[in-house]
Amino acid sequence: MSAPTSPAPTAPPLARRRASTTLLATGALLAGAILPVAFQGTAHAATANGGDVIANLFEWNWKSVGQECTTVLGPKGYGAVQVAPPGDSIRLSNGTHPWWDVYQPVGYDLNSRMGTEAQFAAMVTACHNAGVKVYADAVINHTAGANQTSTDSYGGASFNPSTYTYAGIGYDRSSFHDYPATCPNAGNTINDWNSAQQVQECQLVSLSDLYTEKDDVRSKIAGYLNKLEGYGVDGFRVDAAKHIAQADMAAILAKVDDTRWGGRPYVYQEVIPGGSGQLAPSAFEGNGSVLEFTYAHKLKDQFTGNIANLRTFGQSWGLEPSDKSAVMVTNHDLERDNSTLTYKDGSRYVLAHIFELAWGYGTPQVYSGFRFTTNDDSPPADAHGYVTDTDCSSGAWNCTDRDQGIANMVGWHNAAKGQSVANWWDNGNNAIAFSRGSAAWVAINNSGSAVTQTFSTGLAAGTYCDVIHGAPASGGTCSGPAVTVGSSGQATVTVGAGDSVALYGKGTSCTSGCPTTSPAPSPTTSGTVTETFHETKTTVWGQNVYVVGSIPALGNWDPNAAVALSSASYPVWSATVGTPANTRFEYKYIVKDGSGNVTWESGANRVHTAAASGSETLDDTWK
Ligand code: ARE
Repeated sequence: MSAPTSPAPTAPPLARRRASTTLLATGALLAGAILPVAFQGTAHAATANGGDVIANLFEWNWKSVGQECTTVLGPKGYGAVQVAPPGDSIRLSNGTHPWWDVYQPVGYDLNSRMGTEAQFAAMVTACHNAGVKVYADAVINHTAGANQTSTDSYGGASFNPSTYTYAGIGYDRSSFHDYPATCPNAGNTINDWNSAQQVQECQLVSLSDLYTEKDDVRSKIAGYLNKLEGYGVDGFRVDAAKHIAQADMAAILAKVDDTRWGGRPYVYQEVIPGGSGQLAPSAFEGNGSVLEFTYAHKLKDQFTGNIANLRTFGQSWGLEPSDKSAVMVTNHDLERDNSTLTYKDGSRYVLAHIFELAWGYGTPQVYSGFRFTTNDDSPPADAHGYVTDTDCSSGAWNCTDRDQGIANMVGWHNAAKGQSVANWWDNGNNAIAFSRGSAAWVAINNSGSAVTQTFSTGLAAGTYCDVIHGAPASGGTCSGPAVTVGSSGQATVTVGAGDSVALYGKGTSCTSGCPTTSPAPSPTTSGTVTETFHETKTTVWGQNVYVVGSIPALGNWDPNAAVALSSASYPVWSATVGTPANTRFEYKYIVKDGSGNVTWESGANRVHTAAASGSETLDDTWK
């Protein structure tokens, strides 16, 4: 089932009303009504995969982002991808293409260093079809530097930064803050970083500061964000949010539509700590979440000190509340100022991401940027500065999101959702282990020598794949090492130096016909479909047939939580289950005998995608 579509237009109209969810769901359009942008373009998958982990693919071009969604992010359970600023930006006249020119917007059309508007649209569609949300880096505090002279851009916008003229958007000198009317300092510099007026009405590093108190400016910014949402964008990293007054941001957001996939966009604001009162990160939480810089800094402190300290890592460390925090190991600024761990830190960098995904605090990001020798280096690009395709094997990019352990920890993170940290263990010397309830367990060794220990894992007895070094494979085996958890939850494990071990899912003593996937992330969708399972199976006295699968309604692959089928029409066994609409799930049938022994049917998982509504019948025969 795909979203309703209409013929693709040349460009989404900027004027639009907030699209109601009902309208989106039914596609019922009133004659003469403005066509909501949400209906335009190509069909998107009907629902997000429900995960929350954000892959921050810093300055990857649109083509590469789309491919990553399809081949890595979706399959691994990433909930979202953060993409570079999508608008047109300045191209410097000196022929250099520093990464930061995209933080100098000059037009709100979407032809940029990362690709054309059509490629942007195709990228969002590809990500949505993989179940992955798209969050755009929204540079809305300012336009290009007033200290710039170039009138060239990547997308062809017409502008002149030195006269504050942006013809394509409709900004002129009156659209910007200026000395002395708003900024008290000649030259529009921020001299006092504790003055909200200066931080918000003067110029951050000479960047022309938009007069966001004006309704016209607010509408133009909101029009840009709505244009992005029209292509399916689901949220925004708000660049330099500290420099936009909260009331102005609230007024802009009030003009921003619900997203195509429903609900408000996820807004996470870049507010670097340092200011107090109105400039503190907490003062921005009325408008959304904040990027957690303290988290990243403290994580580096511990990974270069002793990670045993992380036992209490949380709000008591000065972090913003978990539900307001977009947490990270690093980002594009921090990896350049060396205040956090970076790819240059090797195993510590990987382990910090693994800890971040395991700990469950905030909305986690995994950062994938490009390698650099000097801070201004361009991402890999052609002679004109257009970013070339990401090649993870070239050595030019850091595809952290693909690291086997990190990528598999996304599934671990999703499976642990809602479970508290338990079974903490540390050796006081840079090795830690903990579980998330009974759902998942991890051990992280940040020391220089291997650690062998019998751990309390909190997990049910069974055999588990270590997802850092492999994954469940067909036939119930692991492509890497397996760990046996005993009946009391104990497991004896060796964790290599600078390495980790992670287990999750339902350990099983299953030896044949075992399901071949880890539990899928919980779907988030509205509505249910009535699914009737018909399974033809002859049995002997004492045996009963059950269905078990990848969604909560089918027991999340736990044979103990499988749905019992009725034998009223033997040999056809049947059960009716409410499953989430528009949601793909996998399932198998099992037989239990009177002693509780489980026999799995053979072969691959069965796969079904529930319809948008109504009832369906699945006629199956035991394999
Ligand atoms: C470039 C040139 C400048 C030139 C300017 C305009 O480097 O010399 O004057 O262009 O022509 C990025 C780069 C900048 C670049 C800019 C535009 O980092 O070097 O300027 O793009 O191309 C403060 C802000 C915070 C901001 C940082 C950089 O509060 O929002 O400064 N971070 C975001 C992005 C950056 C980006 C921008 C904003 C601009 O993440 O990548 O800049 O869009 C204390 C304070 C912080 C302060 C921090 C650093 O910690 O508490 O508030 O951060 O110091 O000054």
